Amino acid sequence: MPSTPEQHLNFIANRSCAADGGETLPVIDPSDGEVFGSIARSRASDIDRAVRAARSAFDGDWGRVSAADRSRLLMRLAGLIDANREELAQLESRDTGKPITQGRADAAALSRYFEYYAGAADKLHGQTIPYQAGYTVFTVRQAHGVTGHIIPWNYPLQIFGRSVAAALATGNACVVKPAEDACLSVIRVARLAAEAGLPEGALNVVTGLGAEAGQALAEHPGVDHVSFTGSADTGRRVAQAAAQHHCPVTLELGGKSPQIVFEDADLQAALPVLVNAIIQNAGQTCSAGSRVLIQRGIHDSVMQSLAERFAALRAGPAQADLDLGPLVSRRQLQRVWDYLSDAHTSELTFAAQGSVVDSAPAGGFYQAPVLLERVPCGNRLFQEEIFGPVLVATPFEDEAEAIALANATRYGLVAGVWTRDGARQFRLAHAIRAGQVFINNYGAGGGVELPFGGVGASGHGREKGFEALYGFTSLKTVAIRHG
Ligand code: TXE
Repeated sequence: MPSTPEQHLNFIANRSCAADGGETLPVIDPSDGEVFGSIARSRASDIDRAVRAARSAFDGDWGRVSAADRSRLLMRLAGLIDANREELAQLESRDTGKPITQGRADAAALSRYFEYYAGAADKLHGQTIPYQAGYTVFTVRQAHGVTGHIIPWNYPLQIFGRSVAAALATGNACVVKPAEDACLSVIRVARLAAEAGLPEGALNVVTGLGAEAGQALAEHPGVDHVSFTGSADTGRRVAQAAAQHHCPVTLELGGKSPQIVFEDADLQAALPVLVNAIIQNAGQTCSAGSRVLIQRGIHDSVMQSLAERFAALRAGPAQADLDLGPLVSRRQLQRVWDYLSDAHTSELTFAAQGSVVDSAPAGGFYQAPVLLERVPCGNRLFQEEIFGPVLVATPFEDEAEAIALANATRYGLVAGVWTRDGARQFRLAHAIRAGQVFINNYGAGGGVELPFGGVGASGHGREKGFEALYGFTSLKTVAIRHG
């Protein structure tokens, strides 16, 4: 007898509840395309309920918790996440399709986010400002109030962690709208937060479609700050909705991040990183190194090494724990196919392609990794975020051309530079338009401590590190005239 799909409810004011209208959405396993559960299909009234719960937490119990006690609560939550790490990893892996090793890494990163921001909660303070005689002037950092968090499906645990841990650490009450394509782990963490002792309403999770629940959260006048991670187009819509009530937004909108390989690069070190930066999470990573720019003198040999590595890559079900899993949804797979079909139409060279293992279920959303050669700067595949395991390679002549190509898209999230020339390392660090530049490494292993965010179409505002604490607070200046 087939088992009944498990229902995953909203979590508002520390209680699980169905959507007001009782509607649900299916939860699909990307590894086989089968439905294995349901989530609430929430709408504006559910969002409103969550915002009201958050408001009363902020005005009530949660708002009165001292910074030191917030720190203790978040540290307790970090401990509970750690204790339930394997369960969270399995949930994340099944829901998103990512190989279980990646699911485990994401669960570990989540606990690290809470640990980091627990430690930071009581270390954020203002300054005193020398002013005219007879005055004492100081600044204080205060929580915004109710913060809205719209989370995508590619790294639900990690992106929840980086934004919610920082928002809670600074005393905000949160309403989270995770993505309809993958949100089970986030609901589970909200329940753990209640177990850790977070008061009612401090953390609420409401699931549903972007155009319904997400839009309702962005435009809710009771929300004091919105952080959004997702596509550039939806980011624009979210910012417009929030602007209607003058609500500040932090936007992380993905990228088309270049890795630049100079002739003097340590190729032994660079090659595995170049491959991993595009196949991690099947290329569905905002900071994916999705363009590789190769200096002319080493172009052919680097391409040959990359091609050999790509040909050996295997995609398969999450549980098989191969190089990559399926894409998250049929819709995402179709997006990637559209780009690959464009690549054929514009007669790009397919330098190499990996494979999908025979044991992969036919209903899963698999795409073998693809390496494309000599992709011109004007081509759509050079310019746009594909968000799949597709690496575009382009040759360059000299440093000036490398910088021009690196900066030639509307995005500016991350860049990697591979060179042994010290002066060039500094020049490129300055010249590249991006929120993070990595020299002779890429991504620094995720680095919870490292401020992250973009410029241009990659968004604005910074998450991660201490910097996030500034984004989740506003600065008040107090001037006392005492004579
Ligand atoms: O993103 P959306 P989609 C990019 C990537 C991908 C493309 C489309 O290029 O191919 O976006 O993916 C919610 N008001 N990234 O369609 O629409 C939605 O429910 C408020 C990059 O999944 O941006 C989900 O929770 N919210 C990225 C979240 O927004 C809305 C991660 C992301 O969905 C909404 C994901 C609306 N009107 C995709 N419409 C990254 N930067 O890591 C949707 N949402």
